Amino acid sequence: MTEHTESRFFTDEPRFRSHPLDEAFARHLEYSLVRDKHTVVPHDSFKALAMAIRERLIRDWLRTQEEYRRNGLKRVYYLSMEFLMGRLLRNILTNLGSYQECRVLLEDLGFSLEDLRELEPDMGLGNGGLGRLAACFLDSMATLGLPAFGYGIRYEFGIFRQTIVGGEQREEADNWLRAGNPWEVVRPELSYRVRFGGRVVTEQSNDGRLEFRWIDTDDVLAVAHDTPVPGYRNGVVNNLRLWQAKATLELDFPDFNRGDYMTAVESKNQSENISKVLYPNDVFHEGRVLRLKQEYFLVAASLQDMLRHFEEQHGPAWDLLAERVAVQLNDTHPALAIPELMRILIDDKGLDWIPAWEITQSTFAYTNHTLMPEALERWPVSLLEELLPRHLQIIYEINQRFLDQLRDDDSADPGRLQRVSIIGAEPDRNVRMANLSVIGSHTVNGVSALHTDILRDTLLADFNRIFPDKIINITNGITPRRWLFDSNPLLAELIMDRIGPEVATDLTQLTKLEDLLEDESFKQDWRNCKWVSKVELARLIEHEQGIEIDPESLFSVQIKRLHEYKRQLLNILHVVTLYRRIKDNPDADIVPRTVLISGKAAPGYGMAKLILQLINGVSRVVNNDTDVDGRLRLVFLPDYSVSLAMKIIPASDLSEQISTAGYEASGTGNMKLALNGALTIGTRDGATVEMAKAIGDENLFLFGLAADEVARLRESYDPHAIYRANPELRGVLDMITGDVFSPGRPGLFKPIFDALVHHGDPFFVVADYDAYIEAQDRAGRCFQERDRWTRLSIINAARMGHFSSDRTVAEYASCVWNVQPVEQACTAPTPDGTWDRVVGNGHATV
Ligand code: 26Q
Repeated sequence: MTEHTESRFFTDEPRFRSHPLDEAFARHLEYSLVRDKHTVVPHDSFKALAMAIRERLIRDWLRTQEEYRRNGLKRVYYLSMEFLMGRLLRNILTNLGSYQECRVLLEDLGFSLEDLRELEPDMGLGNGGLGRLAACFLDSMATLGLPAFGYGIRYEFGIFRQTIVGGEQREEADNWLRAGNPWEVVRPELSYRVRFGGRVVTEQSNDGRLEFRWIDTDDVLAVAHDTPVPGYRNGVVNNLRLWQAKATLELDFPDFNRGDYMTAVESKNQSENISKVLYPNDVFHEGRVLRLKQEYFLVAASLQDMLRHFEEQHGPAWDLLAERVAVQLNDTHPALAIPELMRILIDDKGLDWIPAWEITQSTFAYTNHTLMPEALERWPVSLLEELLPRHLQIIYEINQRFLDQLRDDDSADPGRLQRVSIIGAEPDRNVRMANLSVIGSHTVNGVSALHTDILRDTLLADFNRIFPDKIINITNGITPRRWLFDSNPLLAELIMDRIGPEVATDLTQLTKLEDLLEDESFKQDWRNCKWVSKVELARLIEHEQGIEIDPESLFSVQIKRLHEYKRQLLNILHVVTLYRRIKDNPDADIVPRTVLISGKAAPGYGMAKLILQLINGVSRVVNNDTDVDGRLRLVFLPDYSVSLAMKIIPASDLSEQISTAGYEASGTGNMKLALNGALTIGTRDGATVEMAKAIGDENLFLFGLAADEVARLRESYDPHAIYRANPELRGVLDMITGDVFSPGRPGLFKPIFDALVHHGDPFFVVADYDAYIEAQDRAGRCFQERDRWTRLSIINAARMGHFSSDRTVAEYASCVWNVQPVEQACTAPTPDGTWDRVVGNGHATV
């Protein structure tokens, strides 16, 4: 048979024009999905549209990948256990530049694009910030034209769906693939074997070398599923490759030989559980075997895939690997990639330890996303021994050699070896994945300036002395395509109209908006955009929850995972404070407010769930009290997701970024809200510090203890004394323990009170209460000065240019990965709607 690459069939010229979208849509509805007017269901129309749009991407997708192969540019592989993509339809249309065209064509066919969009399930393959960051990076990497590849797991069930029953959180499985996934392409030919368990045998080879063979393993296959990631109008289509676990073909031998065919088949089914479900914990490491299997599954499949490509290009020239390939570890979750690459280089490719280690260290870089001790991954040695015996040996040797090097100069600090060791002792012998990641990477980055400083000074202080230049800062960013153009098209259009379309790929252009601060009609338009979004959100809330909210009121918004350190509780204390003020003085002249809170609690996190119950308890009482008379509303929006965020953010006036200083590594919601014209009320934490610097401290509402003050106060902190001394706070807390918000369930919220007053208030809620209330009062007064608020809103958005993930990714590309983009010159779209691209290096025109 002819080699495909030689075949006359595959030419660079289009053999046929892609069909117009409407035609393709009709064709897919009838011929791909086999529907007629009797059998069609609404979801089919979404699917048919997605298939029609995917068709448009395919040539650019193939050409981009071919171009990457041909030009041999260095590649970036982004390894992440989470990609929180949300819906793809609108983002893809935005990036293709086909949104309006598509809307009109569908309208002619009697369909509404807005309605079809709502039928797409979110791709909720992540918990929160870390997963969404990976998704923003994919968009930016494609937009910058970087030869970048996302690798993750195709969870059958993404983050759970949250419902609220009687004020409490219930979790339901997120069966997002139920109706199929029109975007992805399954690649059964790209299946790799991933091994678990077994044992290691050691043999001496003829040349005296020790050889290790990992045998008698239980295997599972990883099957590639690819999702296209188009850049913004540049003809680039990158790839997100997600692995699904599939049983190997052979049956379990002992069972099979015993004639127990059914048991043999059943045990094969078990192995497919690896890609079943996303672990719903963030900030909490629970040492489950299945999670460890997932992590190794991602690592083993992805490395085989990368190395297969490398070998195709370069053969066994392993010393070139780090020159051709950069691998980014999204937190420690894929850190087993370090011993896995060592294992492959040494056991399979025959390299010696020293060159293998040099190659490995120069290939990986690690991003740290948290300092919280309970989030740090530690896996029991006994578990690794059983599941990945060869990797444990390699980890021991990495550790041994590292510690041996240090021993020469450890005189100064005898505890240091213990602290930097990859092997810890508490509670049992365990592998510290952060230490492994730091030692096995050439660069470690924090995700905001403050977070990086704290990393260097505390968690990684020893490492910072050992490797003085290894830890760098790269502050997070967000993609303006999704978080402005897709989520807030009205505002995006106003902005583009006034400062030009270049802002889509150069967010720093936003500063030009500051020239318009005296332009009354612009300010009116700006206010109008906010108004329209608020009316839309009010309608949604009325429709979903039957709660009426006033679009004239100040919408304050706290949207993020529920966690004690994020202090949703502080927000609630403010709401109760306002409520008491109204009750004490029914005619009080207070600024009408709507407090919106949304977010999920990890299913096993009792205190977060109790706080969620409190939010709903307060909401029920406040919203139904006629004395309040519409001046205060508290709404908890269930089932927070990327898609819900895209509806809430454009409607927000005030962004609540109120974590205990020193705890939020960066935050990215802070950036999304400010970009959409919300003012920030916040602590000096994470990237909010840098936002304040860019915006000007006087243009947002900063309050509370700074990180160093928190650290210092910890020594002498006495929340009970503050409780006794502060009558307003006392009134609020007594109301909560007095069961005003838990009628019929006496004592329900007592644990919250106890945590604050009797158990040391670990997140300094009580300490920051006064400052927070004062800042809220300032914000409320400011909101009443309409023109001042509008100007601040514009200034806040205008100064968000630095927080584009395009900037973030460009920093990774030059400071960490050392990769260049494909050269690209955008021209107008071709008649079939794709984009011509001229690729540099002198030889390619794509
Ligand atoms: C670890 C082990 C076992 C199971 C789950 C986990 C796990 C999963 C997810 C641990 C942590 C996470 C997620 C962390 C996260 O989202 N961190 C956030 O990352 C953002 C992007 O850098 C920052 O902006 C946030 O400040 C940070 O909280």
